[in-house]
Amino acid sequence: CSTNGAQTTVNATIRVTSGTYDGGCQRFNAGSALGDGSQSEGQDPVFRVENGATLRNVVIGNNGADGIHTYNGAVLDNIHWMNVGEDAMTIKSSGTTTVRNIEGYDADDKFFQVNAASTLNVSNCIIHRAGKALRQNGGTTFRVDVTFDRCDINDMNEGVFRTDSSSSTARLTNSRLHDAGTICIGPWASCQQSG
Ligand code: DGU
Ligand code: CA
Ligand code: CA
Ligand code: CA
Repeated sequence: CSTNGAQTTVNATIRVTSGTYDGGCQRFNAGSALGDGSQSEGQDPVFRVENGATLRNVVIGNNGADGIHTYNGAVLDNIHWMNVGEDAMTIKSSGTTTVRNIEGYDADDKFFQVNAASTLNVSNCIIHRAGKALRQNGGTTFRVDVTFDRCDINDMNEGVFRTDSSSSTARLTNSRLHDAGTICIGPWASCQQSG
């Protein structure tokens, strides 16, 4: 997707409950009803993807509000965040979320936020400028299993993976880091980089 395609303003979260929603590389900008893309919590997402459904070919523009929420697993393919809002993507309920072919810029704090016991597999990702690439919700001790493969992560203020759970695992493979801070923050059961 180029970032200068047709633009559309989203005033109510677009819910993807089955099959595939193909955004056609349009640029989706959150309207003020969803939030302002600041660090205030409680903003609404631009997309909510559920039950293994697929969202693809989407540019999230300025305002990014609360990005994309997933419930019970989802697939995100070819997503570009021009300016991440409060965060880029949140896992809201358990399942396997697969994320591939993504690029995002300027998350003031978190890029991926994980709020439920789940599996997150990310491949072919580029993340420019964030506090952390991934944060398991602060204070939670459920298990999250995360893999990042073929990612380029640059300019993290704090680091790549952060958890407070000693049952969670993270693995980073075949990836490039530049100024990415600490790779593993917190008591991970296992957290490793290879390749
Ligand atoms: O526990 O859940 O920052 O999903 C407090 C809240 C907070 C979340 C999180 C998010 O941690 O709102 O963006
Ligand atoms: Ca948050
Ligand atoms: Ca931002
Ligand atoms: Ca959020």
